[in-house]
Amino acid sequence: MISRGVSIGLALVVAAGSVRGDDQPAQAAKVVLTVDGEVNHPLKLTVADLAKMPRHTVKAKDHKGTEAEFTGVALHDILKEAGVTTGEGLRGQKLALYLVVEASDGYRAVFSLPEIDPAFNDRTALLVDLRDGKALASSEGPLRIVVPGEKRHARWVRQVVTLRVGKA
Ligand SMILES: Nc1nc2c(c(=O)[nH]1)N[C@H]1C(S)=C(S)[C@@H](COP(=O)(O)O)O[C@H]1N2
Ligand SMILES: [Mo]
Repeated sequence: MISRGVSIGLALVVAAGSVRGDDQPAQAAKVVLTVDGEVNHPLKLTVADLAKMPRHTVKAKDHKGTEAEFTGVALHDILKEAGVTTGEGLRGQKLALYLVVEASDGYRAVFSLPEIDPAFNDRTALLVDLRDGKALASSEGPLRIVVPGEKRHARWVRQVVTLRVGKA
């Protein structure tokens, strides 16, 4: 189950991992993503949480034109887990909601909810953690946005730390 809010249990797991000098469980239990804003259930997700969610792999060309296989979780599935309305329910005032993807360097990019919703759109925007099966380099990871089919790479946000839902 994905932990909601701050978890004391999580802090204990991290502490136990570092005391043992055992980095593997500590890394898996580290919070890497915050989901907040106009959501019913704010989330603090660990690498292990993301690994348990439905995974997608897409082939796409990066900014340099190199084709790679990117694996991760659909933004839509993460927002659903946070209790954001999706699909048929996404109408009326809810169409004024938007997603801001925020990175550790302060870079931000906005997505409207319909453009990342499979009920509206076939392009599955992903929050990826693997490139050709390997963890992303720290210069772009641990988490990065991949938007298949997008002609420019400006919204392929590197080093994502927060997904924030706002209302226009
Ligand atoms: N965090 C963060 N992500 C970012 C940017 C940035 O400045 N900071 N630049 C964007 C732009 S404009 C492009 S073209 C691509 C470039 O991706 P690359 O650095 O992996 O080639 O990253 C995007 N993601
Ligand atoms: Mo760019």
